[in-house]
Amino acid sequence: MQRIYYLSLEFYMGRTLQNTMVNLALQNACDEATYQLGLDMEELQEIEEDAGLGNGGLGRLAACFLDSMATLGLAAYGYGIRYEFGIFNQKICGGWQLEEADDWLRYGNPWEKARPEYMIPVHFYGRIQHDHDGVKWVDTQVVLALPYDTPVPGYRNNTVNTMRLWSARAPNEFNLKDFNVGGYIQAVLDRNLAENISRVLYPNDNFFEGKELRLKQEYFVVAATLQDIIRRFKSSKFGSRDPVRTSFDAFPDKVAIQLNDTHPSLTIPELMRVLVDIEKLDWDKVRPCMGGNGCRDFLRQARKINPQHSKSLYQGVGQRFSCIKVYAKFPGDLDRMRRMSMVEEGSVKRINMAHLCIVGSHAVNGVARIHSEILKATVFKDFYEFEPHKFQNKTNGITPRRWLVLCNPGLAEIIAERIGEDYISDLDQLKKLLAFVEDEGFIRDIAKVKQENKLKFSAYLEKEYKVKINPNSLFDIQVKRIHEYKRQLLNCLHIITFYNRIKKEPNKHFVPRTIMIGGKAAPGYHMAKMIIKLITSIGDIVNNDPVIGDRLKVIFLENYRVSLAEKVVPAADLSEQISTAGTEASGTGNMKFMLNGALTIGTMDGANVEMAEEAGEENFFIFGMRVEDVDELDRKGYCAKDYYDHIPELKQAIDQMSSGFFSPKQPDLFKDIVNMLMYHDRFKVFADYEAYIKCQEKVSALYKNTKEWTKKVIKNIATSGKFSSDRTIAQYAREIWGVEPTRQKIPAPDDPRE
Ligand code: Z16
Repeated sequence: MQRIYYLSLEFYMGRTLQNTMVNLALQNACDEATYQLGLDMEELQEIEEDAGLGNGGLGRLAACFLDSMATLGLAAYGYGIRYEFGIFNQKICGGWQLEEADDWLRYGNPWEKARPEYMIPVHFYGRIQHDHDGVKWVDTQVVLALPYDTPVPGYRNNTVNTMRLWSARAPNEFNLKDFNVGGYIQAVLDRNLAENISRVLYPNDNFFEGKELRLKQEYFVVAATLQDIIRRFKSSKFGSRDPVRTSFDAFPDKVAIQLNDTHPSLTIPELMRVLVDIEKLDWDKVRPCMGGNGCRDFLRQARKINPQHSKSLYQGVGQRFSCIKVYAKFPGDLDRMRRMSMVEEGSVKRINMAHLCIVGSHAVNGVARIHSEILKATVFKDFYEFEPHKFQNKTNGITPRRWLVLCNPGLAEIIAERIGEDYISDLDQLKKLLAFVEDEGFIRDIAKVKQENKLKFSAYLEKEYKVKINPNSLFDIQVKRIHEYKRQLLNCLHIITFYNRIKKEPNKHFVPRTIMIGGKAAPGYHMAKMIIKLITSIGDIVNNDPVIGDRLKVIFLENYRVSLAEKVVPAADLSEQISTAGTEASGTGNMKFMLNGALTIGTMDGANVEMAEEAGEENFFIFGMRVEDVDELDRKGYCAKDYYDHIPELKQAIDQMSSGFFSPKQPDLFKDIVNMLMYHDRFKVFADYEAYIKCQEKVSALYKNTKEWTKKVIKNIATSGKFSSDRTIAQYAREIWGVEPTRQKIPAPDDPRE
């Protein structure tokens, strides 16, 4: 049997209770049982902590993939780190973000089982000694990797896979020395040094973290996981023919290792080190069995963590993928050879981890069609020309179990009434709903479910945050990490413009909107934190202006996370996906909204492109520059001031920000933001301002016509099937891992229709 190993520094799982009940078809039985006990299942579910072992899209993708791999019956394992503290909890105080530690294990974690029998030592630092039969790595510091297993049930298919997360433990003999001299207490206290490796998730999304502790985390998960993979391989019938020396001939056919981004890319030199130095294989027997997901360009220092890796890199990858091969294909092109080197030139030898990933993997994929094309045309152009067969696309997806059945049971139910339940594990079947686009009853049901979800979310906001919103207004929602490239500032400019228009013509009719923005800023990302303060400050002015009434409300959704997404996504009318074209690799929030009956306002970026293609552009609010336009503008030179000078409403909004209209007590509070937008905006917010505002006008106009709006909603839901992570995973399985997914279905015990 082929085993799939999905390595990731993040698994953003959220809660597990309801997901377990959905996948095991126990939900009705449990609802009934708790009801008999006088308990409310939903109230119980709210007690569970989110497993927040991720930052955003990358970690949530890993979680969706686990669900799909189990549902497709693959023998797949997720491997990562059991962070003691996940992504921080965000508190908003006086409009600013404060970070609170996420002590998610405080009351225990009932879903995990420690497996001390599979504890593995991981070595750090030390030096290399050469002797007669090879090299020895000596004087190392040892940290034990203690695995915790969490079950990953497939959707009603009698399959349960495992997510194995490593926790760092100091060995008992840690710092062992002559304690008579009085170092005993300090030695015990120092155990923290080793155990800090799995203490906390680095809270940056889409940002390279160059800290030593982060590199140690990466090596820790990689080294422990590879030892586990090799142990399991050896105990299988393929690895154990010779009791003295394992044959690794079958290894590449029995083991597929998928890397989530470049974060676990030390897998490549570490596997080489283990096979050559420990298992004593010849260099030329070590052929890659790795796939690499969504490699992005960044450089990184090769450091002292494992001194043998630099040798692996020079001799192993370097030898088989030597400059000679590049030279043979492109004779005389010395510049190309230099560009493609894994070891960067300069006095400090830096390893280019993206290059390492490509060279050491048999396949590399982008995460949406446009992203894959950009990689081939830009950052990996040389590598694409050298080995075009390696480059693939796997457009991201989301699991319809959590992101429809679990979070939006009302919608799942009315869909099932029309087309049955099989769509839940075969999402393309949603296409059958196209037959109901003109069906008055279905249109009414869709609109009704949306209204119920909006009422429920309004009640939640009122109860938890004491804010009252108008549930009849258009719910316009942007939830994602706060990032300049995601352009929450463009959203802010629309809010201000909308506000100014109401103020200018207070008696005119406006389609009422509730604009909600949520997301965490990386603690060290100053501009992102200022953006949060700007949003809350705009809210303070807008929400308390009597002229505005309930025609416009601005809400910052505090502590956006998986469990909050499950509440807000089903309530959305409009999904904001407005990144500068060419900057969002895929996006996956966009897909959640589409599946849950929101329309999208978005740029031609990431997976938006394919979503619009599926839905039909006439059912999608596309605006702004395409990638080619952005490139063109770069060649011409982007000048924000030109837009400011020529668009009066834009000028007014910016002038209000710089004059303290939104921060009367601190008039120059937003000067950094204004200065950035005017003079060094890498994401060209002003260039898309006009198109965005016009597009928002079209949104409002359509929203007035509930029936036409709802028809477009139905067309979006019906064509969202492509964005199931089941489709994504089936493609990984067939096109990278070389396995055929199988889906066996067992009848749901508590469902009278079965
Ligand atoms: C991350 O969340 C993503 C990319 C990355 O290199 C690092 C992190 Cl932490 C995101 C992308 O920004 C997003 O577009 C994509 O949908 C997601 O990864 C899953 O592929």
